[in-house]
Amino acid sequence: MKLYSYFRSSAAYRVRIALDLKGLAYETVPVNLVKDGGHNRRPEFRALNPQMRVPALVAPTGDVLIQSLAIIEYLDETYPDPPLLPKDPIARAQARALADIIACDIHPLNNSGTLRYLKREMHQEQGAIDAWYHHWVIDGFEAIEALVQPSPYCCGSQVTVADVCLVPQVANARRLQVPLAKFPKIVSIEAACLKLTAFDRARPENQPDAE
Ligand SMILES: N[C@@H](CCC(=O)N[C@@H](CS)C(=O)NCC(=O)O)C(=O)O
Repeated sequence: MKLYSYFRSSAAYRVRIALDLKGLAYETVPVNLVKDGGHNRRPEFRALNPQMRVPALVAPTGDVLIQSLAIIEYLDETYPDPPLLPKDPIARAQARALADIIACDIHPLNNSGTLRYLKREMHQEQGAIDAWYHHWVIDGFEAIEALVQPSPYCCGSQVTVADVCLVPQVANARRLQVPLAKFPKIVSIEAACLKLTAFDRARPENQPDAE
């Protein structure tokens, strides 16, 4: 498999964790989202993913899959061991809800394209953009902190899609200096996950395109 990735992309980081957890070999194809106005805007990448975002995964069938959660579900359905969703329907919905808080409610407000638009088109100062970023992370993390009971992962003793989404979002929050003292449960889940090789290998600093 080929993963179009950018070391700092938290959405790509989710897929890297899932691939590693399942022990799947893949080739990283780095797509620099910053240089020269973003290599994701080049025609060859646009032909691959018309949304011009990472991650994109070339599956063994040759099909190109986009959107991290869709990719992770594909991996889970095709390579079910270890499962990334609990068997019990209620526990499954709870794991998905945590993943959705991150992937649907925090990340879209804070991803690079949104922040760039605030700066260039809405003419916002860096201070206002940082405040926006912090606000939406804290808003989502407060809900997650109330919902989880680290044991040691988000949903018990098995890693789920909730952890796969949480760890990259915490890494982003740290990079943008969001204070995490109010979120001891989240920090404890992050620490437990990062002890696992799959999470460690997927970290931004361990990617071939890390700067
Ligand atoms: N919902 C998408 C989000 C993908 C996304 O927004 N990726 C960002 C990087 S984290 C991106 O490629 N941005 C393009 C840009 O900054 O121009 C997913 O989960 O895959």
